[in-house]
Amino acid sequence: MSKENLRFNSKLIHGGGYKNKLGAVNVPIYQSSTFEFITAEEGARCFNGESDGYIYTRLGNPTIHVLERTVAELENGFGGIATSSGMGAVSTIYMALLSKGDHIVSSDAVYGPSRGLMEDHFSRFGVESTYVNTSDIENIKKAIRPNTKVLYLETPANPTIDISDLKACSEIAKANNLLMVVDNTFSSPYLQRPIEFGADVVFHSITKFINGHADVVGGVIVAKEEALYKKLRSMMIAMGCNMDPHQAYLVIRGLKTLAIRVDRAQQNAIVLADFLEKHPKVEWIKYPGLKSHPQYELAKKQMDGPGAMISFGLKGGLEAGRKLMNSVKVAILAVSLGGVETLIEHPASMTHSKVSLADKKKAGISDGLVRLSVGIEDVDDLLRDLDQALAEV
Ligand code: LCS
Repeated sequence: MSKENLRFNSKLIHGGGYKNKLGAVNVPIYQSSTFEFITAEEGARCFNGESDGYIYTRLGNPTIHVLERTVAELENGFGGIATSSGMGAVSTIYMALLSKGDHIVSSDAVYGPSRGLMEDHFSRFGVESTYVNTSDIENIKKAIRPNTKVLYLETPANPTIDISDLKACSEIAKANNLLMVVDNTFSSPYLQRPIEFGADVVFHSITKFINGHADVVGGVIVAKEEALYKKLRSMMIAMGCNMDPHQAYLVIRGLKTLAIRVDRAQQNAIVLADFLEKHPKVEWIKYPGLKSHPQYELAKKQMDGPGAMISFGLKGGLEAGRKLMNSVKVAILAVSLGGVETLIEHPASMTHSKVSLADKKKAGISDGLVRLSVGIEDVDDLLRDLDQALAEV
């Protein structure tokens, strides 16, 4: 038996083809900006691609490579590209795949800045964009134009937890010669692997479930095929949004427990979602593990579990939501998600505050929407906390 073809949980521990000449079990931090060439000729070979020796950390680094290879293995893609942040991944993807005059069709419920970057900045360079509810395939078909090059999905979406049908979307993308890009941050590769459903590019804000400990900001892109991988990597290098070796080391450490963290967070989320759904002060709730979720059946088909992200609204709307957020004692009032600690936030005034009112309304990001990222605490403490905070409302 070899270390190839390991199953998911084993890849978390042994992935990335790491082997150290000195026998160090843990991946060392190669905190070096530059690498010595044995000879001038070897340096030239490294630069013209005849040797895969390391040159300079923006171009590649042994610690970062272990992380990149591991995530690529987890996502079943050709190769991974680590970036300084999740937004570094988004910028790299937009820059590599879109040119002046091109058009992108995207989910309307996406992380606010992913949309802002396109609408406020790429528009200046002549890239056009249309945002639709991608949970309805017909909306995508209607939005495609002759100059459309990319279909960009976030599923489950931040913060509406809407789910798009990966297989059906990839069929439309193929039929129209589009590249399909999926932001897989909310699921992590443990619960969803979009390349298996036909995606060309998958990416993560590594800041979230993959790292999981609220101590690193980072991103990673995985391309299904070599040509696309090379295109994306050269763009990341050109833009200089590489990860740092120390950052990569922390993520490698966090990644090892991805499966057990997500298992526990998800178990807790299932209990909390059930509690919230039955609570008299809760007006509505969106959680893929509840039968009331509009894409409950689809979630079961394409995800290996409903995850740990919940959105809900209280009967008293925004005011009630604010009171709840100000009253929690165990959950922390903070943006970000996917960590070991439970976080609560208000997307309309925080993560999605820059999205226009009209666009928020169209995307279903209501003023009353409260987002909960469930952590791995004792579920009884989380239940008691929500119960006492709801009593204050
Ligand atoms: N994609 C998704 C789905 C995200 O949720 C985020 C960040 C990003 C991309 C960007 O990643 P970053 O550059 O922050 O690593 N989401 C955040 C959120 O919901 N609260 O704070 C950050």
